[in-house]
Formats: sequence, structure tokens, C-alpha cells
Amino acid sequence: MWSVPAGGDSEPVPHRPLPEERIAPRLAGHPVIDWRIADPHIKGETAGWSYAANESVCLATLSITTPDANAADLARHVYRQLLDLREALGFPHLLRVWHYLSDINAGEGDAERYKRFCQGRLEVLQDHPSLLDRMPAATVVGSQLPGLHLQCLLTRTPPQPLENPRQVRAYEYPRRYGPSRPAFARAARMAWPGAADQLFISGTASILGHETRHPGDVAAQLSESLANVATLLETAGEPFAGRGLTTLEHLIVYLRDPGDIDTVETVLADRLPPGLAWTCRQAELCRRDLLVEVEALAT
Ligand code: 3EB
Repeated sequence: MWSVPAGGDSEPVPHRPLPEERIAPRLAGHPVIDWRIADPHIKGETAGWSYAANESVCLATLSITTPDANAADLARHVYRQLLDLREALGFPHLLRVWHYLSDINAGEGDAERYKRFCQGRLEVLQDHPSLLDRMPAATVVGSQLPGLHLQCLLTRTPPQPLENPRQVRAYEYPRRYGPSRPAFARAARMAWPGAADQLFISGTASILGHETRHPGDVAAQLSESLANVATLLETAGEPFAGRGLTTLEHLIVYLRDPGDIDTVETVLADRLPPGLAWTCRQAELCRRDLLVEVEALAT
């Protein structure tokens, strides 16, 4: 269960959730996330979106199930829809985005679907400097359900993007990772009016600088990913720094090969603070040499 803003009474979000089990099925750990929003008195559906909101935050979902569409067209379409939703609901800031893209590694070279997705996303965002200046925390992983499935959190007041000193800013990756730069921040810190700050940690992999570390070694990749999460928490300052991974509410692991689940459970048992809830879901990841990726929310 993840609550935004954290603390106080909250209700399960009554919007139409993504079909999470069909997108990236759970392999182990706690049930897939049940989002809760404090007093979600604004609810609705528009242009394919389903949303629930209160005065500070809006959770919205959109599924495009056109299986054979070019991933650049899919990304352009959903990001244009996202700009329209932002206008219609009056939540100008993008805090966190989850994207689930089918056949994410299909296609060779610059035609790989993840790279095409980055192209469509960047084309739309380039016309909106305010969004490029304050990029959201993001996840992009594979989907077993055809198409592009998106969930996002929009806010009334701006989040603060954060970068990881162990990693090159994704927006500055060298050309070899694709012609269009990935538009996301490594984390986004949100100061909620009247509630505790939260840190939304993007999909985080075994990447140091811009290079994949430990190809072929899922245990080492998971440890490196957790080291990247720990560094982000240190970089975020008070109240997250100096507390290891204990400020995490929940950790999600995306695992490429379900056969690696025992290794994942062993590493998590060794590295996570006792009692920290986690979920492991099966998904392909945006670089072919990545075997595992994690994301988290800290309060
Ligand atoms: C990486 O660090 C791994 O394109 O929005 C993680 C999170 C990754 C978000 C994105 C990509 C994205 O480059 C992949």
C-alpha cells in the first residue's frame, strides 16, 4: 500500500487501476500496490483516462492497446493526452510516471521499441520547457499486455527533481543508447502541504556512470541497484539521509527472468531492513543486458 500524501486517513483510490497482473505479473512478495489517496473527492474519466484526486495530487491511468503501433507514435499520443489532462484538471506538475510498453526490446539498433518510445516522449516534451526543466521520476519496463499502459501522479505544487552522483543524468546519456535522450529524473522529492515529504525513486538499475555493470549476474545487478537507491536517499538530505533503506515504504523489483526469483529473495533477505515490504514482478527491461531493476517510495 502506498499513500499520497502519507499520514492521516486515506482511502483506496476508486479510479480504474491498470490490470497490473496482466501487465507485469507478481512473482513473489506482497500483493501488487494498492494506491491510497487522502480524501479523493474528485473522480472521473475523460478521453480514455481514469483519475482520482484531492486538493494536492491526482492519480491517473491510461491504457492504449494498439499492439502493432510504432512505439514513437504510442509515446507521442499518451504524452499529448497527458498534457491535455494536466490542463483539464488543473494539476500542472508531473511528479511520477510509470510506463509499461509491450515488446520493449523488439527491433534492432535505433529501431528498438524503447528507443522509439524515448523519441516520441522527447518530441512532445521539447515543446514544453517547463516540463523538461522539472522532469518526473519514471519507470519504463515491459508489458505482457500489448500496447502502452501508463499511470501517473500530477500535483498542484512543483516537485523537486534529484539526480544520482553515481550515474550520468539520463538526459545526458551518450548517443550509443539511442538518438533521443530519456526524459526523466532519478528521483523526485515532493513537499506536500500539511504532510510529510516523500521521495519517489525512479526505476533504478545496475548502471554506474552510463554503463551497465555486472552483465549476466542478477545478484550483483540487484546489489548495485540497491546501492544506487541508497545513494539517492543520501542525496535527498533530511529526513532520508543517514537512515539507510529504512525510510522506504515499499520496494518493487522488476525481474526479467522468473527463473532468477530465488536469487532475488536471497539478496533482498540479506540487504533490506527487517520488515520492509517488497514485491517482485516479471518484466522486460529497457536495456537487453539489464536483468533486474528496482523502484521505491520513501517517506
Ligand atoms: C536507466 O537508468 C534504466 O526512460 O524513463 C529507468 C527509469 C530507465 C526510467 C525512462 C529508463 C527510464 O537508464 C532505464
